Amino acid sequence: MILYGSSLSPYVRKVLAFAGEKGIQLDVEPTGFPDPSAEFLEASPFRKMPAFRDGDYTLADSSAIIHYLEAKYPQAALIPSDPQLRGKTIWFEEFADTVLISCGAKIFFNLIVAQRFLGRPGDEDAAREAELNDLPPILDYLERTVPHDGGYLVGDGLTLADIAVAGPFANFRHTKTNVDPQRYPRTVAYVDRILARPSFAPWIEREAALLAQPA
Ligand SMILES: N[C@@H](CCC(=O)N[C@@H](CS)C(=O)NCC(=O)O)C(=O)O
Repeated sequence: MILYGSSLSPYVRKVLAFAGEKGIQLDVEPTGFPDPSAEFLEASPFRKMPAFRDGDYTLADSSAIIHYLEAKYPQAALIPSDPQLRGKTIWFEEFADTVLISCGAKIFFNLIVAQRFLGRPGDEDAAREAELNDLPPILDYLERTVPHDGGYLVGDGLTLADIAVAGPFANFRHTKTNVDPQRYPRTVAYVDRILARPSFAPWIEREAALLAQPA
């Protein structure tokens, strides 16, 4: 199975960590940016990453890909079947995909993507504005929500909720965005614990090594 995209995208990283936790092998292929490959375009009509191929079957959108993988490889389940736990899991994924990543993207795009991948300056004021105004209410919410006892967001074990919520914090690391451990000790400890898992850590190390190279 092929996943098109780069793990620098939090949506791509979410699928890679999800697959890693389930022991599913995905071959990662670039999209072909700036001239997308025909294979990628077939899978992703609106040119967004990630896209996915399993033989003749293609799919785009991280959530669609994750639901396909969960249905095809039900063990170990990362989306609970209990109605209340499932609802919460999808809430956390949706929160991460919309509220959290919208904020992170303003920072990551303007501090890294624009200059490095598009060859034009980013809007540093917009990034600073997001860090100062958008991020604190998100972190305040997480600080009163994340488990502080070594547990997980939903139920007794790791779920898609943890993968979705912790993953975008790798982008905050890459941009050196301030997530103050004095003000947000539970969030920082929780995120560090999830991102240290073998399903995440090697991807984040590779991303950091890539960004450390001259453009
Ligand atoms: N809802 C989609 C969002 C995918 C998305 O927006 N990906 C970004 C990268 S983080 C992208 O491909 N942007 C390029 C573009 O918009 O042309 C998902 O979950 O996969």
